[in-house]
Amino acid sequence: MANISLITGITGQDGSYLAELLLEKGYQVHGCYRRTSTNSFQRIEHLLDQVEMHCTDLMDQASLERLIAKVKPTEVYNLAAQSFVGSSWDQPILTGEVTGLGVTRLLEAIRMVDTSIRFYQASSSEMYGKVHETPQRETTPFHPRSPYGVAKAYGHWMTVNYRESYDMFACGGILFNHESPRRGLEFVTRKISDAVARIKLGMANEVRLGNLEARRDWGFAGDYVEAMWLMLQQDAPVDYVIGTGETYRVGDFVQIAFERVGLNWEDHVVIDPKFYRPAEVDLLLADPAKAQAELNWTPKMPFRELVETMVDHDLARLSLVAKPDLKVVRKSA
Ligand code: NAP
Ligand code: F7E
Repeated sequence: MANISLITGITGQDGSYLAELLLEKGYQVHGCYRRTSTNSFQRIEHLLDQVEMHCTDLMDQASLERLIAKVKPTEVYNLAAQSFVGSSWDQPILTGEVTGLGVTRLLEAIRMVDTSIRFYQASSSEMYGKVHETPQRETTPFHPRSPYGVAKAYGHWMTVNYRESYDMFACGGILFNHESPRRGLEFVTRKISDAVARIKLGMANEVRLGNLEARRDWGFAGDYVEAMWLMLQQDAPVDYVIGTGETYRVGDFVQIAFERVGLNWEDHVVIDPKFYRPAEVDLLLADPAKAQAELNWTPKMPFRELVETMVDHDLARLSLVAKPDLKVVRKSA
């Protein structure tokens, strides 16, 4: 029997890499997108003839149940979320509805239709927040510091609860930050790589950032989707920490990104209090030992290569549009 996968959030960064991986593995891939006035398929344009897309929303219980009954997936990957920590203070209720309760809606839909479906929940290192130990492992207590982190902790515990209550194959991957050229432009890594490329090409002169001292364990998204898949291939449902085991400052990312194009970051970075958060997560560092031992998973792309890949990508992308763009600006100015 063919493996049938359903990915919520397929239009996002991770959804696009996971869809590529599952197609390579011979899966039938179904993806969920939400209705918007302009489509959000940029990251999966190249896959649209191979995946079946379904319009649904994590806010809509009935649509989820109908979808599960229609697609009959063997594996469900719940990647959909309001995923930007910064916005979660502006929209705490929406974040709770989608990122938190959305998990329960999907678990309920699965429970109503077929409890043998395997379920992956995109849990997050943001659940550790004000960390109780370093490095963080599966047993480290949660202390989330944002409405996003709180919603993810709720979604994580609901996943554990459905596993324990209904004997479902449901697990949470506690993923630390992972980035790529497909990362949304509001996240700090992509904001930096995009700005560095613009500055190099003469399209901008500065980038305004917040806390350069925050430390994150950053890996490559393409490596991390493999861990998601591995978790659903095990004999039993287990939660895993997925990260690199290395931590860097936001300032380190900035420095390497500017070095890549031969510029001094001090000449172009402006610290703007607007980008400081009401409560910060100061230090994240994964202990991925359990995933290494039991899933045989290790991250492949080192930090410097990740930064350089993102800068190179944005330079190439913006080089193509730089001159025509400048002409348009001059004409309309
Ligand atoms: P992303 O690029 O922001 O993608 C989020 C996806 O969720 C998009 O497809 C988005 O659709 C969809 N979505 C948002 N609201 C929805 C709703 N109400 N109903 C249905 N779909 C909705 O995030 P990502 O970086 O790929 O992350 C994937 C998942 O992993 C998220 O749950 C995130 O919270 C979690 N996570 C991410 C990281 C990381 O470092 N990337 C680490 C740990 C956990 P649109 O395209 O229409 O916006
Ligand atoms: O911030 C600091 C900011 O928004 C990283 C999501 O994928 O990973 C991500 O959450 C750090 C923070 O990601 C700016 O204060 C400084 O300390 O790139 P970020 P995040 O909050 O770590 C986790 C694991 C997830 O689960 C989330 O879904 O960078 N920072 N200056 C800034 N951050 C932003 N965005 N913009 C700045 O100008």
